[in-house]
Amino acid sequence: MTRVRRIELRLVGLPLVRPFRTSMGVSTRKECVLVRVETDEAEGWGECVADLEPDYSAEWNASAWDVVTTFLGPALLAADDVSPATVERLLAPWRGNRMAKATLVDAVLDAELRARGASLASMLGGDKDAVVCGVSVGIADTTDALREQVDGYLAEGYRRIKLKIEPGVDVERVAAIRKDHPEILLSVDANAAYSLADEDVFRALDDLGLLMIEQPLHHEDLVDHATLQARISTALCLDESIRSAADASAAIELGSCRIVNIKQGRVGGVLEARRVHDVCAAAAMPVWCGGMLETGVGRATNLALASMPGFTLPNDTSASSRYFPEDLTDPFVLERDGTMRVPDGPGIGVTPDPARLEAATLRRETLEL
Ligand code: SMG
Ligand code: MG
Repeated sequence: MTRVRRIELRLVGLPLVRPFRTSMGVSTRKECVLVRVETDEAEGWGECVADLEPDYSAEWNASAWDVVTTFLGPALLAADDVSPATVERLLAPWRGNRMAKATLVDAVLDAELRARGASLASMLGGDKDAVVCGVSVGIADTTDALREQVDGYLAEGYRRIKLKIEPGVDVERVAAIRKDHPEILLSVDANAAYSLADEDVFRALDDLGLLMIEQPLHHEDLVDHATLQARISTALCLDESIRSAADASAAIELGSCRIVNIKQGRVGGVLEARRVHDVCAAAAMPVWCGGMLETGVGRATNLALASMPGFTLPNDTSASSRYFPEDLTDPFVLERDGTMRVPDGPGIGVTPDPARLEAATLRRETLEL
Protein backbone atom coordinates (compact mmCIF):
# COMPACT_ATOMS: atom_id res chain seq x y z
CA MET A 1 0.00 0.00 0.00
CA THR A 2 1.60 3.24 -1.11
CA ARG A 3 0.13 6.66 -0.46
CA VAL A 4 0.82 9.90 -2.25
CA ARG A 5 1.84 12.46 0.41
CA ARG A 6 2.46 15.54 -1.67
CA ILE A 7 1.94 16.82 -5.19
CA GLU A 8 3.96 19.84 -6.31
CA LEU A 9 2.90 21.62 -9.48
CA ARG A 10 5.00 24.14 -11.32
CA LEU A 11 4.30 26.08 -14.46
CA VAL A 12 7.67 26.39 -16.18
CA GLY A 13 8.72 28.55 -19.12
CA LEU A 14 11.68 28.27 -21.48
CA PRO A 15 12.54 30.25 -24.61
CA LEU A 16 12.72 28.23 -27.86
CA VAL A 17 15.87 28.41 -29.99
CA ARG A 18 13.71 29.43 -32.96
CA PRO A 19 9.99 30.07 -33.47
CA PHE A 20 8.08 26.89 -34.38
CA ARG A 21 5.34 27.55 -36.94
CA THR A 22 2.66 24.99 -37.72
CA SER A 23 -0.75 25.16 -39.41
CA MET A 24 -2.09 26.06 -35.94
CA GLY A 25 0.09 29.14 -35.37
CA VAL A 26 3.55 30.13 -34.14
CA SER A 27 5.17 29.13 -30.82
CA THR A 28 8.03 31.27 -29.59
CA ARG A 29 8.34 29.84 -26.10
CA LYS A 30 7.61 26.66 -24.25
CA GLU A 31 5.40 26.71 -21.18
CA CYS A 32 4.18 23.57 -19.47
CA VAL A 33 3.07 22.10 -16.17
CA LEU A 34 5.56 19.88 -14.36
CA VAL A 35 4.48 17.71 -11.47
CA ARG A 36 6.57 16.16 -8.73
CA VAL A 37 4.79 13.60 -6.55
CA GLU A 38 6.09 12.30 -3.25
CA THR A 39 4.91 8.85 -2.26
CA ASP A 40 5.77 6.92 0.91
CA GLU A 41 8.69 5.50 -1.02
CA ALA A 42 10.09 7.95 -3.56
CA GLU A 43 9.59 11.05 -5.67
CA GLY A 44 8.34 10.90 -9.25
CA TRP A 45 8.21 13.41 -12.10
CA GLY A 46 5.65 14.01 -14.82
CA GLU A 47 5.49 16.61 -17.59
CA CYS A 48 2.20 17.73 -19.09
CA VAL A 49 2.22 18.05 -22.89
CA ALA A 50 -0.48 20.71 -22.94
CA ASP A 51 0.62 24.09 -24.25
CA LEU A 52 -0.12 27.82 -23.96
CA GLU A 53 -3.31 27.57 -26.00
CA PRO A 54 -5.97 24.92 -26.62
CA ASP A 55 -5.02 24.53 -30.29
CA TYR A 56 -3.38 21.13 -30.76
CA SER A 57 -5.97 19.74 -28.34
CA ALA A 58 -8.75 21.08 -26.14
CA GLU A 59 -6.42 21.00 -23.12
CA TRP A 60 -4.07 23.84 -22.27
CA ASN A 61 -1.85 24.74 -19.33
CA ALA A 62 -4.54 26.44 -17.25
CA SER A 63 -7.04 23.61 -17.76
CA ALA A 64 -4.43 21.03 -16.78
CA TRP A 65 -3.48 23.05 -13.70
CA ASP A 66 -7.14 23.42 -12.69
CA VAL A 67 -8.17 19.81 -13.16
CA VAL A 68 -5.10 18.52 -11.30
CA THR A 69 -5.52 20.89 -8.35
CA THR A 70 -9.34 20.60 -8.14
CA PHE A 71 -10.09 16.94 -8.93
CA LEU A 72 -7.25 14.63 -9.93
CA GLY A 73 -4.65 15.59 -7.33
CA PRO A 74 -7.06 15.48 -4.35
CA ALA A 75 -8.30 12.04 -5.53
CA LEU A 76 -4.76 10.65 -5.40
CA LEU A 77 -4.06 12.23 -2.00
CA ALA A 78 -7.28 10.69 -0.61
CA ALA A 79 -6.57 7.17 -1.87
CA ASP A 80 -5.10 4.44 0.37
CA ASP A 81 -3.16 2.77 -2.39
CA VAL A 82 -1.74 4.63 -5.36
CA SER A 83 0.35 2.54 -7.72
CA PRO A 84 0.70 1.95 -11.45
CA ALA A 85 -2.01 -0.71 -11.01
CA THR A 86 -4.55 1.68 -9.46
CA VAL A 87 -3.74 5.19 -10.63
CA GLU A 88 -5.70 5.18 -13.90
CA ARG A 89 -8.82 3.84 -12.14
CA LEU A 90 -8.54 6.55 -9.48
CA LEU A 91 -8.57 9.23 -12.19
CA ALA A 92 -11.25 7.58 -14.35
CA PRO A 93 -14.31 9.30 -12.82
CA TRP A 94 -13.34 12.51 -14.65
CA ARG A 95 -13.67 12.37 -18.41
CA GLY A 96 -11.14 13.51 -20.97
CA ASN A 97 -8.29 15.68 -19.65
CA ARG A 98 -5.88 13.02 -20.86
CA MET A 99 -2.85 15.31 -20.85
CA ALA A 100 -3.45 16.27 -17.23
CA LYS A 101 -4.04 12.63 -16.26
CA ALA A 102 -0.90 11.53 -18.10
CA THR A 103 1.17 13.89 -15.97
CA LEU A 104 0.03 12.21 -12.75
CA VAL A 105 0.08 8.65 -14.13
CA ASP A 106 3.65 9.14 -15.34
CA ALA A 107 4.76 10.72 -12.06
CA VAL A 108 3.29 7.85 -9.99
CA LEU A 109 4.90 5.30 -12.31
CA ASP A 110 8.24 7.12 -12.08
CA ALA A 111 8.08 7.12 -8.27
CA GLU A 112 7.29 3.41 -8.14
CA LEU A 113 10.12 2.55 -10.53
CA ARG A 114 12.59 4.74 -8.62
CA ALA A 115 11.63 2.95 -5.42
CA ARG A 116 12.36 -0.40 -7.11
CA GLY A 117 15.51 0.84 -8.86
CA ALA A 118 14.07 -0.20 -12.24
CA SER A 119 14.18 1.90 -15.41
CA LEU A 120 11.00 2.82 -17.30
CA ALA A 121 12.48 1.33 -20.48
CA SER A 122 13.04 -2.04 -18.79
CA MET A 123 9.53 -2.01 -17.30
CA LEU A 124 8.11 -1.40 -20.78
CA GLY A 125 10.13 -4.26 -22.27
CA GLY A 126 12.28 -1.93 -24.36
CA ASP A 127 14.57 -3.83 -26.72
CA LYS A 128 16.94 -1.03 -27.75
CA ASP A 129 19.35 1.10 -25.76
CA ALA A 130 19.25 3.89 -28.35
CA VAL A 131 16.45 5.05 -30.63
CA VAL A 132 16.53 6.54 -34.14
CA CYS A 133 15.71 10.25 -34.22
CA GLY A 134 13.97 12.43 -36.74
CA VAL A 135 13.26 16.13 -36.53
CA SER A 136 10.12 18.17 -37.12
CA VAL A 137 10.76 21.35 -39.11
CA GLY A 138 8.35 24.26 -38.74
CA ILE A 139 6.88 26.22 -41.66
CA ALA A 140 9.60 28.62 -42.81
CA ASP A 141 9.23 32.08 -44.33
CA THR A 142 10.79 31.03 -47.64
CA THR A 143 11.85 27.84 -49.42
CA ASP A 144 15.49 28.86 -49.06
CA ALA A 145 15.11 29.34 -45.31
CA LEU A 146 13.54 25.87 -45.12
CA ARG A 147 16.39 24.37 -47.18
CA GLU A 148 18.94 25.87 -44.83
CA GLN A 149 17.24 24.37 -41.77
CA VAL A 150 16.83 20.97 -43.39
CA ASP A 151 20.48 20.89 -44.51
CA GLY A 152 21.59 21.81 -40.99
CA TYR A 153 19.54 19.04 -39.38
CA LEU A 154 20.73 16.45 -41.91
CA ALA A 155 24.34 17.48 -41.21
CA GLU A 156 23.68 16.89 -37.50
CA GLY A 157 22.59 13.34 -38.32
CA TYR A 158 18.80 13.33 -38.10
CA ARG A 159 17.47 10.28 -39.92
CA ARG A 160 14.03 11.58 -40.95
CA ILE A 161 12.84 15.06 -41.81
CA LYS A 162 9.22 15.99 -41.14
CA LEU A 163 7.98 19.19 -42.73
CA LYS A 164 5.05 21.04 -41.26
CA ILE A 165 2.60 22.06 -43.99
CA GLU A 166 -0.55 24.13 -44.31
CA PRO A 167 -2.83 24.99 -47.23
CA GLY A 168 -0.83 27.13 -49.65
CA VAL A 169 2.56 26.21 -48.15
CA ASP A 170 2.77 22.58 -49.12
CA VAL A 171 3.47 20.81 -52.44
CA GLU A 172 6.00 23.27 -53.86
CA ARG A 173 8.02 23.43 -50.62
CA VAL A 174 8.01 19.68 -50.12
CA ALA A 175 8.94 19.08 -53.77
CA ALA A 176 11.92 21.44 -53.43
CA ILE A 177 13.27 19.53 -50.42
CA ARG A 178 12.63 16.20 -52.14
CA LYS A 179 14.58 17.42 -55.20
CA ASP A 180 17.54 18.43 -53.01
CA HIS A 181 17.47 15.09 -51.14
CA PRO A 182 16.03 12.29 -53.29
CA GLU A 183 16.94 9.54 -50.82
CA ILE A 184 16.04 10.79 -47.34
CA LEU A 185 13.08 9.67 -45.25
CA LEU A 186 10.75 12.65 -45.66
CA SER A 187 7.28 13.14 -44.22
CA VAL A 188 4.76 15.94 -43.75
CA ASP A 189 2.46 16.91 -40.89
CA ALA A 190 -0.63 19.05 -41.51
CA ASN A 191 -2.06 19.18 -37.97
CA ALA A 192 -5.57 18.69 -39.32
CA ALA A 193 -5.52 21.66 -41.72
CA TYR A 194 -7.06 19.99 -44.80
CA SER A 195 -10.30 18.34 -45.88
CA LEU A 196 -11.26 15.71 -48.45
CA ALA A 197 -11.89 18.59 -50.86
CA ASP A 198 -8.10 19.12 -51.07
CA GLU A 199 -7.65 16.04 -53.23
CA ASP A 200 -5.22 17.78 -55.66
CA VAL A 201 -2.81 18.51 -52.81
CA PHE A 202 -2.85 14.86 -51.71
CA ARG A 203 -2.40 13.59 -55.28
CA ALA A 204 0.60 15.88 -55.76
CA LEU A 205 2.13 14.86 -52.42
CA ASP A 206 1.54 11.24 -53.41
CA ASP A 207 4.19 11.61 -56.16
CA LEU A 208 6.94 12.77 -53.76
CA GLY A 209 7.89 9.43 -52.20
CA LEU A 210 6.92 10.45 -48.68
CA LEU A 211 7.25 8.11 -45.72
CA MET A 212 3.86 9.34 -44.49
CA ILE A 213 1.35 12.17 -44.42
CA GLU A 214 0.55 12.91 -40.77
CA GLN A 215 -2.94 13.98 -39.63
CA PRO A 216 -4.10 15.74 -42.80
CA LEU A 217 -7.81 15.88 -41.83
CA HIS A 218 -9.91 16.91 -38.82
CA HIS A 219 -8.35 16.30 -35.41
CA GLU A 220 -11.07 13.85 -34.33
CA ASP A 221 -11.76 12.18 -37.67
CA LEU A 222 -11.30 8.50 -38.53
CA VAL A 223 -13.83 8.02 -41.35
CA ASP A 224 -12.60 10.64 -43.83
CA HIS A 225 -9.03 9.52 -43.23
CA ALA A 226 -10.10 5.99 -44.27
CA THR A 227 -11.61 7.41 -47.46
CA LEU A 228 -8.43 9.35 -48.19
CA GLN A 229 -6.17 6.40 -47.37
CA ALA A 230 -8.05 4.29 -49.95
CA ARG A 231 -7.47 6.99 -52.60
CA ILE A 232 -3.71 7.54 -52.25
CA SER A 233 -0.71 5.25 -52.05
CA THR A 234 1.30 7.20 -49.42
CA ALA A 235 0.75 5.93 -45.86
CA LEU A 236 -1.37 8.16 -43.68
CA CYS A 237 -0.28 8.51 -40.06
CA LEU A 238 -2.70 9.55 -37.34
CA ASP A 239 -1.61 11.75 -34.44
CA GLU A 240 -4.41 13.94 -32.96
CA SER A 241 -7.16 11.42 -33.85
CA ILE A 242 -5.66 8.66 -31.67
CA ARG A 243 -6.53 9.47 -28.06
CA SER A 244 -6.64 5.92 -26.72
CA ALA A 245 -6.06 2.27 -27.55
CA ALA A 246 -9.76 2.09 -28.46
CA ASP A 247 -9.21 4.82 -31.07
CA ALA A 248 -6.24 2.89 -32.44
CA SER A 249 -8.40 -0.26 -32.76
CA ALA A 250 -11.08 1.73 -34.56
CA ALA A 251 -8.53 3.27 -36.93
CA ILE A 252 -7.15 -0.18 -37.72
CA GLU A 253 -10.64 -1.60 -38.29
CA LEU A 254 -11.65 1.32 -40.55
CA GLY A 255 -8.36 1.50 -42.47
CA SER A 256 -7.90 5.13 -41.44
CA CYS A 257 -4.08 5.00 -41.50
CA ARG A 258 -1.10 2.70 -41.99
CA ILE A 259 1.12 4.25 -39.30
CA VAL A 260 0.40 5.59 -35.80
CA ASN A 261 2.18 8.41 -33.99
CA ILE A 262 2.10 7.62 -30.26
CA LYS A 263 2.39 10.48 -27.81
CA GLN A 264 2.02 9.21 -24.31
CA GLY A 265 0.80 12.59 -23.08
CA ARG A 266 -2.01 12.68 -25.65
CA VAL A 267 -3.40 9.25 -24.67
CA GLY A 268 -3.34 9.61 -20.86
CA GLY A 269 0.16 8.44 -20.01
CA VAL A 270 2.69 5.74 -20.56
CA LEU A 271 0.39 2.89 -19.50
CA GLU A 272 -2.23 3.70 -22.17
CA ALA A 273 0.58 4.40 -24.66
CA ARG A 274 1.78 0.84 -24.08
CA ARG A 275 -1.76 -0.41 -24.90
CA VAL A 276 -1.77 1.64 -28.11
CA HIS A 277 1.58 0.08 -28.97
CA ASP A 278 0.23 -3.41 -28.27
CA VAL A 279 -2.95 -2.93 -30.34
CA CYS A 280 -0.85 -1.66 -33.25
CA ALA A 281 1.74 -4.43 -32.89
CA ALA A 282 -1.01 -7.07 -33.05
CA ALA A 283 -2.14 -5.54 -36.36
CA ALA A 284 1.46 -5.19 -37.66
CA MET A 285 0.94 -1.40 -37.75
CA PRO A 286 4.27 0.43 -37.36
CA VAL A 287 4.40 3.14 -34.70
CA TRP A 288 6.78 5.93 -33.72
CA CYS A 289 7.00 8.31 -30.82
CA GLY A 290 5.76 11.84 -31.42
CA GLY A 291 6.94 14.92 -29.56
CA MET A 292 5.37 17.97 -27.94
CA LEU A 293 8.53 20.05 -27.60
CA GLU A 294 9.05 18.45 -24.19
CA THR A 295 11.71 19.45 -21.70
CA GLY A 296 14.16 16.77 -20.59
CA VAL A 297 11.56 15.24 -18.24
CA GLY A 298 9.11 14.45 -21.04
CA ARG A 299 11.92 13.59 -23.43
CA ALA A 300 13.27 10.93 -21.06
CA THR A 301 9.76 9.44 -20.83
CA ASN A 302 9.41 9.46 -24.62
CA LEU A 303 12.79 7.78 -25.15
CA ALA A 304 11.81 4.92 -22.83
CA LEU A 305 8.54 4.48 -24.71
CA ALA A 306 10.31 4.56 -28.07
CA SER A 307 12.60 1.72 -26.96
CA MET A 308 9.63 -0.69 -27.22
CA PRO A 309 9.77 -3.24 -30.05
CA GLY A 310 6.93 -1.83 -32.20
CA PHE A 311 8.60 1.60 -32.52
CA THR A 312 10.26 0.89 -35.85
CA LEU A 313 10.21 4.34 -37.48
CA PRO A 314 12.32 7.40 -36.54
CA ASN A 315 10.89 9.32 -33.60
CA ASP A 316 10.33 13.03 -32.88
CA THR A 317 12.86 12.71 -30.07
CA SER A 318 15.25 15.44 -31.07
CA ALA A 319 18.19 16.84 -29.11
CA SER A 320 17.67 19.42 -26.36
CA SER A 321 19.58 21.87 -28.57
CA ARG A 322 16.87 21.65 -31.27
CA TYR A 323 14.40 23.16 -28.81
CA PHE A 324 15.99 25.16 -25.99
CA PRO A 325 19.10 27.27 -25.32
CA GLU A 326 19.16 25.39 -22.00
CA ASP A 327 17.06 22.36 -21.01
CA LEU A 328 15.79 21.72 -17.47
CA THR A 329 17.71 18.43 -17.25
CA ASP A 330 21.17 17.52 -18.47
CA PRO A 331 20.89 18.00 -22.23
CA PHE A 332 19.84 15.12 -24.48
CA VAL A 333 22.37 14.81 -27.26
CA LEU A 334 22.04 13.38 -30.77
CA GLU A 335 24.75 10.83 -31.54
CA ARG A 336 26.60 11.19 -34.86
CA ASP A 337 24.61 8.22 -36.23
CA GLY A 338 21.29 9.99 -35.61
CA THR A 339 20.33 7.99 -32.54
CA MET A 340 19.75 9.01 -28.94
CA ARG A 341 20.55 6.95 -25.88
CA VAL A 342 17.62 5.67 -23.82
CA PRO A 343 18.09 6.60 -20.14
CA ASP A 344 18.77 3.50 -18.03
CA GLY A 345 18.67 4.94 -14.49
CA PRO A 346 15.76 4.28 -12.12
CA GLY A 347 12.39 5.56 -13.37
CA ILE A 348 12.74 8.01 -16.24
CA GLY A 349 16.42 8.27 -15.32
CA VAL A 350 16.65 12.06 -15.09
CA THR A 351 15.59 14.88 -12.76
CA PRO A 352 15.49 18.62 -13.43
CA ASP A 353 18.50 20.66 -12.34
CA PRO A 354 17.24 22.46 -9.19
CA ALA A 355 18.66 25.88 -10.09
CA ARG A 356 17.42 25.80 -13.69
CA LEU A 357 14.03 24.55 -12.54
CA GLU A 358 13.77 27.39 -10.05
CA ALA A 359 14.77 29.96 -12.66
CA ALA A 360 12.15 28.63 -15.11
CA THR A 361 9.28 28.49 -12.60
CA LEU A 362 6.43 30.93 -13.27
CA ARG A 363 3.83 29.62 -10.84
CA ARG A 364 3.71 26.94 -8.16
CA GLU A 365 1.24 25.18 -5.91
CA THR A 366 1.56 22.26 -3.49
CA LEU A 367 -1.21 19.83 -2.58
CA GLU A 368 -0.71 17.86 0.61
CA LEU A 369 -2.33 15.04 2.53
O1 SMG B 1 8.75 17.64 -29.99
O2 SMG B 1 9.94 17.58 -31.78
C1 SMG B 1 8.92 17.87 -31.18
C2 SMG B 1 7.80 18.52 -31.95
C3 SMG B 1 7.23 17.58 -32.93
O3 SMG B 1 5.93 18.44 -34.71
C4 SMG B 1 5.96 18.09 -33.55
N1 SMG B 1 4.86 18.10 -32.80
O4 SMG B 1 1.76 17.49 -34.39
O5 SMG B 1 3.43 16.22 -34.11
C5 SMG B 1 2.89 17.32 -33.97
C6 SMG B 1 3.58 18.48 -33.29
C7 SMG B 1 2.75 18.99 -32.19
C8 SMG B 1 3.34 20.09 -31.43
S1 SMG B 1 2.95 21.63 -32.07
C9 SMG B 1 2.93 22.65 -30.68
MG1 MG C 1 1.63 15.66 -35.52
